[in-house]
Amino acid sequence: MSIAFTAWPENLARLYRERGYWIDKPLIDILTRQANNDHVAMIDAAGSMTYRELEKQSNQLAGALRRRGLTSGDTALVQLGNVNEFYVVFFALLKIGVVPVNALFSHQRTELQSYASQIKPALLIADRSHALFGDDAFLDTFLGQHPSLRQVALRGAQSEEQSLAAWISEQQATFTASPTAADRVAFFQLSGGSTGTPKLIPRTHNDYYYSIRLSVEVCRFNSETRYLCALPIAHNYPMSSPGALGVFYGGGQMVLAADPSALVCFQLIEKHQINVTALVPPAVTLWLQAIEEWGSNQALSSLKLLQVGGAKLGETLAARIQNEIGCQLQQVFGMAEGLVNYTRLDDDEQHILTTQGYPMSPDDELWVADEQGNSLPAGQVGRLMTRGPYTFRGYYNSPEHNAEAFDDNGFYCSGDLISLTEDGYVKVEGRLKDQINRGGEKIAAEEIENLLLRHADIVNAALVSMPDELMGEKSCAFIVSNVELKSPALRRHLREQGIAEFKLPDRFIRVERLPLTPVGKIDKKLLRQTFEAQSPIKTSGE
Ligand code: AMP
Ligand code: DBH
Repeated sequence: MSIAFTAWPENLARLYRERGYWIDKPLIDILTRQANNDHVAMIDAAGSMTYRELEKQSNQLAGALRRRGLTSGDTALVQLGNVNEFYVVFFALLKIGVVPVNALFSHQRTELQSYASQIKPALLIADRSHALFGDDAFLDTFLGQHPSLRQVALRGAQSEEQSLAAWISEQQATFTASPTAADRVAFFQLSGGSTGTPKLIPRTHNDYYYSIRLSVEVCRFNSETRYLCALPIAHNYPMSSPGALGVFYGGGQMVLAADPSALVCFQLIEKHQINVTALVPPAVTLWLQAIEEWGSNQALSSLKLLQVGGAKLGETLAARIQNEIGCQLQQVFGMAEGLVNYTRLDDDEQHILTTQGYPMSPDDELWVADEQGNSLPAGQVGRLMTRGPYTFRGYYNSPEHNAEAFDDNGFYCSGDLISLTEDGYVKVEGRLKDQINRGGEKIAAEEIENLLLRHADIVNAALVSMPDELMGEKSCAFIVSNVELKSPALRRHLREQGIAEFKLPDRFIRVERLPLTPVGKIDKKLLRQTFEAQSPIKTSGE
């Protein structure tokens, strides 16, 4: 049985094949192409791995999983950080047609529960070094709650039986891969989301492979590429834009950093002569600060290209990169749902500094809609509408949400407000979706509001963004309560629900009531004005 998903209409699928976008090859082809390559593919804190080893280890793990009964049509929940095993596991699962969700390492109980409830995984792969899996307490509960789980493998496990390392080293004579069909779901990508439950994005081999090949072309990745992955490894950006998979496609080398801090990254860049990396805007600020403090950018001299995306890069910050970091900037405006825009390496400075680039495929269809759904001319701000050969056609198992997120012609409304320049470049101008973009990390307001409302003393809650110099946006929770609630207690309440730390509100403001719009929705625009006005809404309990 294959995973249900919303397919592209026949006529478009035919077009995408005719134009050579969909090549009907599985994603494991990226690795098969390099199977006999003895160059180093990946380096993490524990060591390096050649392409040949990556091929062998992923075969061994695939065989081990098969012997344990995992088979095509099964799904897997995976949570690994920036370690080489991430790609051993990813390719192994693809090789046997098991469809994974790769949770971020920052995710906690609530997120994992949500993914497991949605995909009903047969397999869990996690890491003992993650707070949730340090002992068996959470694992036992989780297994009890998700009876679909038949197998568990843990990185850093004590017992052989559940040891990921042991499974990866299981020898075998021959292995034949049996991936899912190329026009079927290869894996689920995570949406930043705006709803109560994080949505899953089915990505097919055909569409994802195309987005990787195109990215490689646009960003000119090749065997000389030495890419530092400093962002969370499971995120769409460092996976595919061109990210790790782009590096592997080109036969280059990827170095994994534990985090994007200057302290960690500068050393790695110097040591491994990194020539390209990808950051979110706050990391750029911190790198510039570090260069100022240390009085030198010498460690970065090998760096040729810095990709910045995930959140809007301000023009002032953009303008400092070339001089102070000493490399070229590329803006990347992408989404796990598909569409990726890049400024091009040959673009003039004006475009690179002031736009978020333009779509990478000639058959990405993109237009700007007003509130009535009419197309707006260049220069005017409206909603981004898009469809194309690597943009999904529906969230997994979410008919109601899909009805809202797509128009009748299958155009996806990303919730971003953009304008187009006369020459077709995109400028991100704002957002309609109920989401906070905290320096590239997305927070769905509703998810946090629901968790806050579980508190016995909270009558109503609204999460909104507040401007922040470093992060671009931070989150502020407006709380209606009859008693005074202190921020630490509220944070504790949320932590107890088990959510990623970055989702904890940066600030809590208690109000008597939440303002409503004429139609009776919470007026978040008005709440956001709190941070602009001289005299904010009367607050207490901060
Ligand atoms: P996600 O849903 O987590 O894949 O996040 C995708 C969203 O991140 C987009 O819809 C935008 O809102 C935001 N985003 C990504 N890149 C940029 C960028 N370069 N500038 C502004 N916003 C961005
Ligand atoms: O923010 C994103 O999701 C994103 C940013 C840049 C992305 O998915 C991508 C490039 O592919």
